[in-house]
Amino acid sequence: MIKLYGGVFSRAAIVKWYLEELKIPYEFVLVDLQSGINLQSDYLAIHPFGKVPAIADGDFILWESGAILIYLAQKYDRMLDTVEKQAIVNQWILFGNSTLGDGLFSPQNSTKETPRLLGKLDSIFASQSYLTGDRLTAADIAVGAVLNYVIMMIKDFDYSPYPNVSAYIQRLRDRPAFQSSMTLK
Ligand SMILES: N[C@@H](CCC(=O)N[C@@H](CS)C(=O)NCC(=O)O)C(=O)O
Repeated sequence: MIKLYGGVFSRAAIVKWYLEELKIPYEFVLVDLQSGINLQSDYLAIHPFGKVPAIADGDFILWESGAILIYLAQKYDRMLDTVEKQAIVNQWILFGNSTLGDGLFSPQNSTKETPRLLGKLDSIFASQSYLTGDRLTAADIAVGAVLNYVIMMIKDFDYSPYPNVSAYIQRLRDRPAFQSSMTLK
């Protein structure tokens, strides 16, 4: 069974969300980041930088949430049956974990980047429910997680100029796998 190493309120929630969407059985291993156990040798053998998330799929160990999403998509999403389909999903995962996150959260860039990024996403969601069409993929996990973190972390962030993005976030929040993974309980 896959082991998912994560902290409380950490980016491991993103991987948990995707594992639950895929209905893959997994064991959550709590790494207490407050205690510093993540910087001790046992955990450094899993993640050399002492961060979460990481997974162990049998003997195979992988860390960095985007890499884990790509691995799980490649291995378990049967609909991604061509290199090109997988590459488009990878593109969105990297976009979510770099361009989108940097643009929305960066104090220097967010004023310029927010309308540019959310404006385009809003026009995409005017005609489709998910990033690659009518079904959720790992692309939506990465991008949706960032859009959701914005609400949690930037007080008074206003999504109202982007009604299709708001509807998309709500669509993701309505999913049982999101609710059991990404909500603060
Ligand atoms: N880009 C990495 C970020 C990993 C990361 O910074 N994780 C945080 C928790 S969300 C962490 O492990 N912090 C503990 C520390 O830095 O000691 C990913 O997405 O996996």
